[in-house]
Amino acid sequence: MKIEIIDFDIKGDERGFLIALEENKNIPFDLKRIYYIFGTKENIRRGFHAHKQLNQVAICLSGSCKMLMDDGVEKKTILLDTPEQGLLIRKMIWHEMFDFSKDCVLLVLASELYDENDYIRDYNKFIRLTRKNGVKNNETTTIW
Ligand code: T46
Repeated sequence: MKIEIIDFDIKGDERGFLIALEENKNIPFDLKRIYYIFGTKENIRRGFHAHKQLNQVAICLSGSCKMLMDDGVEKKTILLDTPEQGLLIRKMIWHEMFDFSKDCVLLVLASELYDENDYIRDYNKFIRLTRKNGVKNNETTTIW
């Protein structure tokens, strides 16, 4: 599985830094929704789903967390700990977030409005759907 990290252009001067996010420029889709996750309790894992159509970019604005990405063939874990990069979570990627630091603020930019019907929350169903596209094995890699 190819992990797609977007390096944002940082505007900086003696006052500090600024990053601008623009649809179909550094965010590779039409932007329909923004949400952010914060105050996640210790030892909590979130996510546990894939999306049928939704594409997203996750940016850790403060603190850190980890994102497990699973395309049904292999699993990779990515550390999110900088506002300077975004992680592209394409549709049909099972993802789980964990190891949230107390100060973690995870911003997520989404290509569609909220729709519970777009979620695949059953892992076996997710695997069945990915198997249709041909899946061989399920190995785990850690990146950071
Ligand atoms: C995802 C990962 C990265 C809404 O009402 N509107 C929204 O736009 C969202 C995202 C959620 N909700 C409601 C649905 C639940 O009652 O907020 C509650 C918590 O959502 P959920 O349990 O799905 O949160 P996570 O952290 O497991 O997953 C979220 C996103 O839902 C999901 O799309 O990819 O973050």
